Amino acid sequence: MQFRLFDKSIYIKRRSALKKKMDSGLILFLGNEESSMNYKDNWYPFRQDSNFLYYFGLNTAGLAAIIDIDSGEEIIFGNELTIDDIVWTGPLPTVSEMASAVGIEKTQPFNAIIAVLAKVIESGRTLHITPPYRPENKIRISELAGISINTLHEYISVPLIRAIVSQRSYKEACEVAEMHKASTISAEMHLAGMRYAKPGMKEYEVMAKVKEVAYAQNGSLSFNPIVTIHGETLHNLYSGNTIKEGQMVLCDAGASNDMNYAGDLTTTYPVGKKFSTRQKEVYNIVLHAHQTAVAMLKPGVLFRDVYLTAAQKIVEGMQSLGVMKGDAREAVAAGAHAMFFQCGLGHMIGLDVHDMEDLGEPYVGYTDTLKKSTQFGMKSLRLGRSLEAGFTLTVEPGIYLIPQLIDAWKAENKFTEFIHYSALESYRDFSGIRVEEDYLITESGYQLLGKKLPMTVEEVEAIRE
Ligand SMILES: [Mn+2]
Repeated sequence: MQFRLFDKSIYIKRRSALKKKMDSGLILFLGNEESSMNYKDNWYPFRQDSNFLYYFGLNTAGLAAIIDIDSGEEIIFGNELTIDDIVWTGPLPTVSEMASAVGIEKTQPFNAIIAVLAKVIESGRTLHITPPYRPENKIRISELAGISINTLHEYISVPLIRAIVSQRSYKEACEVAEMHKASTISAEMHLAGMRYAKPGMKEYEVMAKVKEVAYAQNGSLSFNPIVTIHGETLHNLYSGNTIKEGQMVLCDAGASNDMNYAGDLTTTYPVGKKFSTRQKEVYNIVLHAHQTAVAMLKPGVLFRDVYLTAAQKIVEGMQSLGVMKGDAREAVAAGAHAMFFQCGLGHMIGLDVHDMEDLGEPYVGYTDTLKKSTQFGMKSLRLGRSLEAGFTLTVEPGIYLIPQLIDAWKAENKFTEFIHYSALESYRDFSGIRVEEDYLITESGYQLLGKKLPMTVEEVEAIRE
């Protein structure tokens, strides 16, 4: 194989558990195709669908699979290479060799799936699909199943979504081992950037050093990295600024390892050798919020409450700087902390950097009784539910000084009982700070995934010497 697999028993067990969780019907798992970038044959790097990877492991384009819940039958559909193909690709394992490696004995040519799906629909049996996130896959499913794109949503199966979430949320030992590898590569990416960055460089030079580490370990990027002196802009992908003494670099980057497990870490460090006094003060508030949040991680704790506690620590910290006032708990309940902390505290991570987000946040991060808040700030919290052993997630508090948000709230006199706008003025060009680590929830608490990054001011400055 040109890709690594777990033992076939892992995939057999996962599919058999899935069948037990589902009542009846037929599940379609459509693998991803190569995706064209600027002309047909110039492709984006291939990324297999994560649900397909989870149940079938095969990390190659051009495959689909079905699981018949009623008969138990499992089939992989794919075309064997012709001599014309082999001229370009060289010899590769056959579809039946690949299928057999993941415990499936029956294979058919790709287009045979059309008749299988037609029969399901004609006979009135239920066809279960996951929500397609690539426009081309909506077209493919519609064509393969002979159903209109306008009615495709009727086949998106909530029982299937719930069943998958109930499996993929609990990482198996073999997955935890891969998560450690992905987080360690991610940590090494950050260390390389931290050691390399010097005043006068461009952000993209630091970014190149960060990316190199992932590729040099046969990995890739789990998302487009952020390397910026404007850390206050949450998804700042621009990297053309010169980094200058007195500024800070915020780097949010992670690797996807060779089995597609993701890491996602954030570090913030001075462009020069030392943080300024003011940077150190704010950094320590973020770090304290982070450490407090991490210490709370254990089964049974609502991640929403971990978020609220982190938000409270941020408010208390900003009060100590004279920027906030009043009762910290009330400030958080009102949403005043979102002046500084506009995003969530973390998310599930696994095969996807936002794990299973294709299946829908309400099913992954929330429950029937715990719904997502609509309040500015808290509405960006992707994970709120009660934690359980086997979950893997990120913890990533931050403080972001967004001049436009300061102006907007100030103009509205918003939260004047909690925010000292006059004191806040001197922070408007501060930028932003975030720290992020990846954790496994264990029976008794938590375990850091991968190698520990320098986190305290002293540890970070020691690397910047
Ligand atoms: Mn993250």
